[in-house]
Amino acid sequence: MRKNLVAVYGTLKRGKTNHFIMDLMSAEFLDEGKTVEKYPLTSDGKLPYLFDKKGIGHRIAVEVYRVSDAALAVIDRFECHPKFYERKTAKCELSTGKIIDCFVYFTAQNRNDFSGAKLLKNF
Ligand code: PCA
Repeated sequence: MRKNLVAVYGTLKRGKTNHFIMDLMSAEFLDEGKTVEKYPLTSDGKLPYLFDKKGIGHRIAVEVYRVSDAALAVIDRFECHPKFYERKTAKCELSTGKIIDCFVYFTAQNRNDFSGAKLLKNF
């Protein structure tokens, strides 16, 4: 059953390098949206890094998918949760205005430096 809501902001989005994982795992696209809170999002050109520091930066553009438990487990491994990206919960606002809790892969706490970096709205 696809019962987990995942909001992706980086390489898992449509048209990005790792979106094939979402297709492979039969993720069901639900809607586009943005995080309710502002978060700092940076990029090294290849990968995005979203820091779990509410109130800094911008509301982040996301795509929300419904995925099965098996798909979530595969995406966790793929994103190296919890070592590299750590899956947490964040409130997201859908295009309809509806606010839902989604899983989001934040950068792990030990990669905690965004000072001086350009803060992005989307990747
Ligand atoms: N993949 C996940 C987290 C960062 C990344 O590149 C995503 O797209 O949300």
